[in-house]
Amino acid sequence: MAPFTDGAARVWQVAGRAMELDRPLVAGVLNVTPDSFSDGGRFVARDDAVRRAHEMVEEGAAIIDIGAESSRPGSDPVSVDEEWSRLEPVLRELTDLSVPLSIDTTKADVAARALDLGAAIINDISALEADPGIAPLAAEHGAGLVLMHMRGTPRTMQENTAYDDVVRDVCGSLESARARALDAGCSADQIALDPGLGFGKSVEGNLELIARLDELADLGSPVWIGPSRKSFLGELLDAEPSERLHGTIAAGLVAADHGADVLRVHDVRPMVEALRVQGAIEAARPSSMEVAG
Ligand code: HH2
Repeated sequence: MAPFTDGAARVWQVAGRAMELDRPLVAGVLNVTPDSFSDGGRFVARDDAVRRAHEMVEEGAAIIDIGAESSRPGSDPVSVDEEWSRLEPVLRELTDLSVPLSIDTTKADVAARALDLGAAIINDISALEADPGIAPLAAEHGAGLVLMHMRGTPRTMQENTAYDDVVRDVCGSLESARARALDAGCSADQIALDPGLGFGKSVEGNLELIARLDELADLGSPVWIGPSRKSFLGELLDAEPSERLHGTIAAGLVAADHGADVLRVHDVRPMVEALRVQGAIEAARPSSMEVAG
């Protein structure tokens, strides 16, 4: 696998922008859905969504990830027209946003329209299973392409969460999805991989994926991960989605320590601040000071 470097820096190419990955980045979640598991309905009104996007950029988000179809366990898909009618008004107001926009969709038709309005990243939670047309589209636009592991569909994914070795299985599936994207003309430096926390995984499976995230990072692509407010935190902490912030931050920091490049979270400021402290501590280690000095 070709390393995704530009000179000395690790970079991720997203529609003409080289995103440097020398420190973990935060992708702020914006769900313009009525039914997302933790924030459904909060940002359905265009002005609320646009305001929240700008707020997350001010809080330090390096990417805004917009989703118009919930993928919570048991959810049903929505049509292209429904998804687009939720996205379009918001995207039209965000064309001048200073950070890249990512579209959380499994449909090439939706992604194509969003790329035409300036989106730079396609976040495909089905890793090309739902619509293989996503790969040539990403190739044509040079868009960032996030390939996330999910077993089955949101409707069925929690029916079977047993794996012989969850990390090996997830890495193997993501490697084949990446190979399909490369065959369709994507370049290696466009593709990021995501283990899909909560998408067909048990509590233990999610924890093991974070603990062994280095194995996914070793595949050589940037690593996305989305621990935010997920139900494995709820089960560990006996907490509702709105009470899972501290668990999210803990999971995010451990993931960053194990090679995550992009942390997809709803609560941007706390994650950004926690990463800043983690980075400062890391920089104070004698070995990094010698290297720096
Ligand atoms: N998680 C969700 C949605 N999209 N994309 C990536 N790459 N990684 C994730 O872990 C991920 C994702 C689910 O969270 P949320 O968007 O808050 O909920 P919903 O799907 O109900 O809208």
